[in-house]
Amino acid sequence: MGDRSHQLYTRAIELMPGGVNSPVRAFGAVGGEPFFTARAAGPYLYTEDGERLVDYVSSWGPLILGHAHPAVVAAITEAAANGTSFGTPSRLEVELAARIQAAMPSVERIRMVNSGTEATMSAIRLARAATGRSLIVKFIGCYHGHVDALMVSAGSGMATLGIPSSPGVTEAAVADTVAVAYNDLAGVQALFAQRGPEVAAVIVEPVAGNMGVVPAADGFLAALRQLTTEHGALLIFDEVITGFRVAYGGAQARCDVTPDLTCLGKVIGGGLPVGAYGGRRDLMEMVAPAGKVYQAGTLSGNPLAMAAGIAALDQLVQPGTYGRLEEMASMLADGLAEAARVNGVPLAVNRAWTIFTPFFSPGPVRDFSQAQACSRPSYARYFHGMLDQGVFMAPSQFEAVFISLAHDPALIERTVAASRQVFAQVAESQI
Ligand code: HOZ
Repeated sequence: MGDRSHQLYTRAIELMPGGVNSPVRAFGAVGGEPFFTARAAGPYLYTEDGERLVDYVSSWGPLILGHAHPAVVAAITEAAANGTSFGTPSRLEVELAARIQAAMPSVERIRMVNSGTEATMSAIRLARAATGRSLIVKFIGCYHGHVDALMVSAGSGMATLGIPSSPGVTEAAVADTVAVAYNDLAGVQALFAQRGPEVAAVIVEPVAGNMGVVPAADGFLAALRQLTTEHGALLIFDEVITGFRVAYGGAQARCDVTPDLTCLGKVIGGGLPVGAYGGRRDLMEMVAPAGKVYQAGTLSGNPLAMAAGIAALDQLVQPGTYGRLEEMASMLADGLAEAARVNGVPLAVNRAWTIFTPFFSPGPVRDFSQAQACSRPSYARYFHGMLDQGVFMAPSQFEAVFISLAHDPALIERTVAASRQVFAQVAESQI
């Protein structure tokens, strides 16, 4: 980290908790101080210290087109010139909603919000209202934003910092949340056998992305669909990471399971602050003002965010997009696996189509306990080694590698070559 970033970080700590506005940015899991980004373009971040870094974080997923894509920048610029917030309906909301509905047939009606957290919070409220039940089933290591009721055994920053729940979340707030191990179908079946009539909803990341990438086991999501239907509960897919990222229609298009409700996030805003929840018409028509389930937001459907989302989706819908992303993801994932193997570094690479995580683990990673058993010191060494080589990977073992369409095979090859060198250092430090 350079002098300018250090100065900014020193000042930031005096102004903000931990010097950041979201915990994972603080490098707590890998040590050291965060760099500060001055600007970004294509696959690169440019730091305040004048360094150029190849970015595999992509603002935690949404920047599938890369940073500052001209079509997105033009759309935001045009929208801004027309006013930054109306507090009234606008054409742009209709246009983005229609694109999402066309891509995800399960989303018969949609409500725009401002973040993934708002989306999941609102979806479970709706599920409880629709079923007249309280119990929410979630999965250990899945992260659904910082919603009180869902901050039980969560992934992402909470896993990174080793926080099982949070002070300030009351026992009452989590009393109606039950967490089961991801991919533990027998565990879910046992829970339904015992408490089926109490379950309002099962909420799941169809590909877990917040304990690192952990794909759902074959048949797991279909079994959740069957169990929830049999017991009159709802199935909620949290596609904040996977929506429009693993396929244009999200993970639900890939796994052929139809949820009752879907939560979306930053991807549908092309990286601007957006979220949405949507699903079955009969359920969504319960949301105010069509129905009585209250949920609101002055900035919901913000014209800048809608314009950016429309511009981004119009690029993503072009033929070949996801094939290219998947090719680059598999090239990098396979390249890292091979580079680790030749250096004798135990690495399990979990890939779900366009996203993946290299886990420093000798064995497979199918749930959170296996993710947690990985060598975090090795990950930290890898992270810093890559940063020294001008490559920014997520500053935590429990996140994903996000490639954009601005990356190209030559950049991926250079990343693999850099990884080969860094794995050699990791191997040396393990001796
Ligand atoms: N895994 C998180 C988002 N899904 C990382 C971003 C954050 O918490 O700031």
